[in-house]
Amino acid sequence: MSRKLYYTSRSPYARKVRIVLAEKQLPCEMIETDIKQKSPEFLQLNPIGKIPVLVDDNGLIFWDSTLIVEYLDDSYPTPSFYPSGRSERLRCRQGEELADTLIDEVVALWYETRKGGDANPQVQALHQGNIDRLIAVFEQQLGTTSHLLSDQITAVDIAAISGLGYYSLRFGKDWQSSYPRLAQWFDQLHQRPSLQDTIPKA
Ligand SMILES: N[C@@H](CCC(=O)N[C@@H](CS)C(=O)NCC(=O)O)C(=O)O
Repeated sequence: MSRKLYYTSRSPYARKVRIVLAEKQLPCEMIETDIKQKSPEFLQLNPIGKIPVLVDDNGLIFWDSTLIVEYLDDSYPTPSFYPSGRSERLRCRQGEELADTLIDEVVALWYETRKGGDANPQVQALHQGNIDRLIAVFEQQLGTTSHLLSDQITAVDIAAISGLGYYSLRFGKDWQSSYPRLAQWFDQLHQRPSLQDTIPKA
């Protein structure tokens, strides 16, 4: 059985998994999935009906991007994107939650904004405020370490860069002028083929 990832090419959640698969050089069949018309086979794999879904070559099925990343890291540990100590690992999971929340907020802002004239400015301001607050936490961290958890690339960087990549796709790169350390980290990490090859396109 071959490994399969159900995904969409612009999904920031799926991008987290695509980056990790590429970094670990794990071959994977990519299945572009219609999430507007979900097939019964897809819903059988993930009753929640969201991508990404990983079917590993051993038949194990995982969904939710963060669980997939953790599963891949435990099963194929080189290179690893989680620290080994228990409290550091929990701090890493916490940072990922922050980055995942950034993704949720950017997606919510995009859905509101594309309503055009029907968009609610208060709802937009709420999401924008949440985005700004979360990005500022990452900017501050880069005053202390070269990456978002430590001086190593971890799952926090992968989740955050997927969120900021999606933010750039939908709203442009103006955020970079307000967050110079994050802008530099963003550009540096994009030298990696795993990031270059997964940039979401309009
Ligand atoms: N917490 C999930 C969120 C995944 C998610 O929301 N995926 C979106 C695409 S970006 C989706 O499948 N939406 C379809 C739907 O909600 O019906 C994860 O991290 O995997």
